[in-house]
Amino acid sequence: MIAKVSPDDIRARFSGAMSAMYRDEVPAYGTLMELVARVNDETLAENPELRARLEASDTLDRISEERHGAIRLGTAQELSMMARIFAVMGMYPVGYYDLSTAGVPVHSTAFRPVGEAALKRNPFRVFTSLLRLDLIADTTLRDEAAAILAKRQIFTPGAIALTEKAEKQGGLEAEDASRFVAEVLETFRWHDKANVALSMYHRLHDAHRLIADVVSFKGPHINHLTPRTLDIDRVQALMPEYGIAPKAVVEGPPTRKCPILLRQTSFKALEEPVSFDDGKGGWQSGTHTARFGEIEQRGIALTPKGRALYDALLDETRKIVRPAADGSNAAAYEAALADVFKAFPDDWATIRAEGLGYVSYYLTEKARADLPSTLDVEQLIADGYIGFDPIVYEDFLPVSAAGIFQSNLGDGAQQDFVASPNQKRFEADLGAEVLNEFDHYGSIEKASLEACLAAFARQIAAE
Ligand code: OOG
Ligand code: NI
Repeated sequence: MIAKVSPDDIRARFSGAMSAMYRDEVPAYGTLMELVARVNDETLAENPELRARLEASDTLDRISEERHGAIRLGTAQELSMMARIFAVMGMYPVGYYDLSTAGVPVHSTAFRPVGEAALKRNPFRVFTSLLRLDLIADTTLRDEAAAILAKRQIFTPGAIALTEKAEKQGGLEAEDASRFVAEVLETFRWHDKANVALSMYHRLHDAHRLIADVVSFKGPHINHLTPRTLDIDRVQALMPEYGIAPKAVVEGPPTRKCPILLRQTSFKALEEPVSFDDGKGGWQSGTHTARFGEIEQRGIALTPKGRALYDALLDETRKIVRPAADGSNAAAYEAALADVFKAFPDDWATIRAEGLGYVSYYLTEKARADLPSTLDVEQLIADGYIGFDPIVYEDFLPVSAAGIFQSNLGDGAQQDFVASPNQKRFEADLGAEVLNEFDHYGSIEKASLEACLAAFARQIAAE
């Protein structure tokens, strides 16, 4: 039998290929990558403790390679096929995000690697949204949009054939894996020739900009790729110097000593030339605004208790100041956010002790030299036999995602829909259930603690 390439390796290669393609398509993304690399190097140089912690937890190397992307799909068939393709790369749907509450007619999941080893190898994720035509009031337009979507094929025959082959034989051999990466990349490519006439584009656009973005094109072009930074405030401050105009406020929690969850900021989408079908075998020129850049800083994954506190504090802040799309009250928002979030403990020991965040436990140097007299976990931590590192949040935040959507759809895109989460429908369209992110972090934490205790038990038995 010829050896199969591991799904993790296919994902790493795919992530690299996608990054190279997007850098060609959107040069500002390349500039942003340079800026992020510089800030990450500087942050590590100034902060030996952070470097040591990342090195010890074997997560330093993944950071410069780390990114996420986003796509928006049009139909259930597209979503279920996409899920099969991502599975070949070891990426599985985690979490359900309802964006209708925020005025965006989609619901979403994140395809990502699950499990520590896979995340360490390459944590590439894709925030994947499915358009909800059911939220469009104009039923004629809804039917027309559905008919246009039904006709397109966003996957190459090669991508489909190789996915079927991988499913049948339990993976891909080297040559097939290379072809798979190239074929799948085609689905994410930008097309400057639209699927529709300019008049139809305008009708879709008037219903919602996002509908035009999904329905008018041959495929779900990657709309951003997001590198991970170790200091988002510094990158945000340096962006203008690099000729990039950031959105007014950073989404997520405020600046803190102990980062929690996820902070994100983006630069506005580009207005790009597009040719529309003129109905006479020719093209009519127009433009479309969709593709942008984003950066993010990741912090500790919160438990349901920690997440509830985060949600409540964010809500409280937004009642005091609602960030305006034009950035006019950005300073007031940031001040309110910092003030309200004083209620969230900002040291690792308290975050752990109060059960607000997930941590990964490890045996300290002391534990290797000396046998403890107790197996009481809190005592072992207090006595310095067991140490812990925050577990990084690998997922997304619905309010932040809505802010990112809004900023790249244009300031006027805000629209009210009746909140209507429909996870069951989403999972039926996906052909699978989404994984629960909390279960996943909980099991990593539990396994790390059990490994420590088992090591002590072995030592005691050997005495
Ligand atoms: C996805 C926006 C959400 C994030 O990082 O929260 C997102 C989109 O615009 O399609 O990528
Ligand atoms: Ni994003």
